[in-house]
Amino acid sequence: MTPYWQEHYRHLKAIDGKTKLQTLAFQSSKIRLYRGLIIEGDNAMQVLDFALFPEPEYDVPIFCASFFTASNTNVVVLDLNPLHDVIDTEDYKAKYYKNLMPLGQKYAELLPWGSKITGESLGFFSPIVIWSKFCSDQHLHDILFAAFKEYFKAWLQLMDQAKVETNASQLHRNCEAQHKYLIWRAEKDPGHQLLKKLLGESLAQDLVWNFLFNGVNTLGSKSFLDYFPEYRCVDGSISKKRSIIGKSFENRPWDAKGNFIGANIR
Ligand code: BLA
Repeated sequence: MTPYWQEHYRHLKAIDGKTKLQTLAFQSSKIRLYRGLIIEGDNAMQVLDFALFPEPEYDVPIFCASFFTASNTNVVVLDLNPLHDVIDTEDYKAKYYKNLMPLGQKYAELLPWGSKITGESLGFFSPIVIWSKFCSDQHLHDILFAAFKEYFKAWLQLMDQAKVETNASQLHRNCEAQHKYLIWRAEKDPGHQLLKKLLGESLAQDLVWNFLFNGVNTLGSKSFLDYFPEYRCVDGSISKKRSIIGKSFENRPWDAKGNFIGANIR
C-alpha cells in the first residue's frame, strides 16, 4: 500500500471552528483508491465514510461504509456495492454474492432495515446491503462494528481471489460502471449538504469531486445526465432534487436467497 496524494485534504477545519475532518487515502496494485473520511463534531456528531475502489481490471464490488451519527440517530449503509446489475440478471450476483448471502442474512436479522430510502440508491446496492437507522445503543454499535470487520474481510478475500480482466470490452464495462457509481455519489450523495455547511461550497465540492469520488473526472467521459436522463430539467441543467422516483422500499427488498422482491425501480 502506498499513501495517496492526500496531503491537501488530510486535516480540514470546519467553518464553525470546532468540527474536525480527517482523511486518509492509499492505493495498491489491485486497489485503485482506498480512502476514508472521518468527521467529529460537537453534539456527538460523527461520520465515517470509507470506500475501496478496485482497479478497473477487476470487476469486484466497491466496498462502501457510510455511517452518520447525530443526536442519538444513526444512519448506516454498509455494503459491497455491485459494479454490475444484481436485480435483473443472475451472473454477477452468483459470482460475488451467492456465498455471502448467509453473512448478509445474519446482519439483516441483527440490524433493523432503515425503512424508506431514495429509490435510485437501491440500484447501487447488493442483496447483502445493510441499510439501517437506529437510536444510539452500545449493543447495536458493537453489532455494526462486527459487521464492518466481517464485510471488510469478505471484500479482501474477493479481491485476493479476483482474476485480472484482459478483454477490452469487459474492461470498458467495468470502467463505465465505476464511473456511473462515482458520478452518482459525487452529484447526489446525501452527505453533501452537511459538507457544504461545514466547509463552504467550494471546498466541499473539491473534497467530493477530487478526493471522495476521485476517478469521476478520469474513468469516463459521460455526463451525469447521460447516465440519469430523468434528472434533466427543461433548461438542460441537472435537477437539484436528490431523487426523481422518491423514497420507497419500506421493507428489505431482497429475500434470504438474494432474489429481488421489491417493486420495479426502473
Ligand atoms: C443519509 N446516506 C443517507 C441515506 C442514504 C445514504 C441511503 C438515507 C437518505 C436517502 O434515502 O437518500 C447513503 N446513498 C448512500 C450511499 C449510497 C447512496 C452510501 O446512494 C451509495 C450508492 N453521509 C456520508 C457523509 C455524510 C453523510 C460523508 O457518507 C456527511 C458528511 C451524511 N447521510 C448523511 C446524512 C444523512 C444521510 C446527514 C441524513 C440526511 C438525509 O436523509 O438526507
